[in-house]
Amino acid sequence: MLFFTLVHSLTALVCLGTLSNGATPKKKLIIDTDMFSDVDDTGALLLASTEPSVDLLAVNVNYPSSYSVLAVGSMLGHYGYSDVPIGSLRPIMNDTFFDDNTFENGEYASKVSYHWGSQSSLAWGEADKAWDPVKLYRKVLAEQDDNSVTISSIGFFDNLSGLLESTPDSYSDLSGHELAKKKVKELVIMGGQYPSGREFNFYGCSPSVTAHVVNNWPGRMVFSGHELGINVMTAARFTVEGPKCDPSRAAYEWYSGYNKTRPGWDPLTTLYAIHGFGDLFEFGNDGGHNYVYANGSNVWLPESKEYPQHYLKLKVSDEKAGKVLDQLFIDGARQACQ
Ligand SMILES: *[C@@H]1O[C@H](CO)[C@@H](O)[C@H](O)[C@H]1NC(C)=O
Ligand SMILES: *[C@@H]1O[C@H](CO)[C@@H](O)[C@H](O)[C@H]1NC(C)=O
Ligand SMILES: *[C@@H]1O[C@H](CO)[C@@H](O)[C@H](O)[C@H]1NC(C)=O
Ligand SMILES: CC(=O)N[C@H]1CO[C@H](CO)[C@@H](O)[C@@H]1O
Repeated sequence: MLFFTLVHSLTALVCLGTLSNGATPKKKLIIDTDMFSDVDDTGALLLASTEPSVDLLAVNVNYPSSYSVLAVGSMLGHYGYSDVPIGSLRPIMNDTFFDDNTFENGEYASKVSYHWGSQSSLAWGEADKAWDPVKLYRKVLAEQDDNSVTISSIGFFDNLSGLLESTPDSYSDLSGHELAKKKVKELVIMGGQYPSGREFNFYGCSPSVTAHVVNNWPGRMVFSGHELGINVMTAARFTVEGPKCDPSRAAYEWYSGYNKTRPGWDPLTTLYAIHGFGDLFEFGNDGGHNYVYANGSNVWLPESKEYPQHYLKLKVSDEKAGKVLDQLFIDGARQACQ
């Protein structure tokens, strides 16, 4: 009997070992978001928080509004991730978004912050308690295995630039440049236009900081350009069929309106960061590299660099990609609201 039990538990151990070796490891993901002037950041954070294959390590905010920071905290709390650390660019102001471009889109960050704040790790008025984003990058990267972390950059580049410039500290003996090179498997960037052009995330805030990151990043980069998401219309169905309790659904309705669509730039980018090509994506280039000018315009140059660089292309129609995103939004939101 004892012998039998021993054999039995040994078998169980072996089986467990096989299972955990055979299972797909979770995607270790960091999001760097400007959750402020467009609502698609909420769609990206919804995917990162509800796709079961993600291990969300941290979220950094690259637009320094207290409401951006608190909205991230509220969303993470709602999705059961209140232990995920949040960093923010400083100094943090109390800016709210006003659409002085089309006079159509509504503000959502303060509303999401206020109405979904009950599970947030950051209380109302306490955005200043967010991490310094560069320290947070250094801590989280230092703790991870080599070549294991994916970063989805869906806004501006100040925090990533700060990481590259950072020097050894209590978290790591490595410089920021060395940490990025050693720990980051892939930097996925929503920004620029391909093969060349001009896009807001690159020029809109501090173009020279964009150039610093994109022209010097010591590892693999994949770009999702303006052209990729501009016609991938999402969220009309999400606002109609998504659960009322979901903060991203509410944000889309506040921003664009009920049953109205919005381009899918940030969620598309983050979907690639999570699942890779899946059925939706392929690369649009064979070799070469991205170059960002000091004014934030970018161009794809023919010479390949030390680390591969690619820009994404859709393998399916814009309409199909939009449908896939809406279904993921609805499924993720429903599951979190139960
Ligand atoms: C922002 O508002 C909070 C209260 O919600 C206040 O404590 C803080 O001083 C304000 N920050 C700025 C930069 O005005
Ligand atoms: C949403 O908009 C579509 C097309 O614009 C329309 O066909 C549909 O009836 C609308 N649904 C609702 C619930 O308003
Ligand atoms: C940005 O700089 C590049 C290189 O100097 C130049 O070719 C391009 O015209 C500039 N774009 C704008 C919009 O100023
Ligand atoms: C809070 C913080 O460290 N912010 C940094 C983010 O990165 C920019 C660009 O390097 C720095 O200027 C900021 O100090």
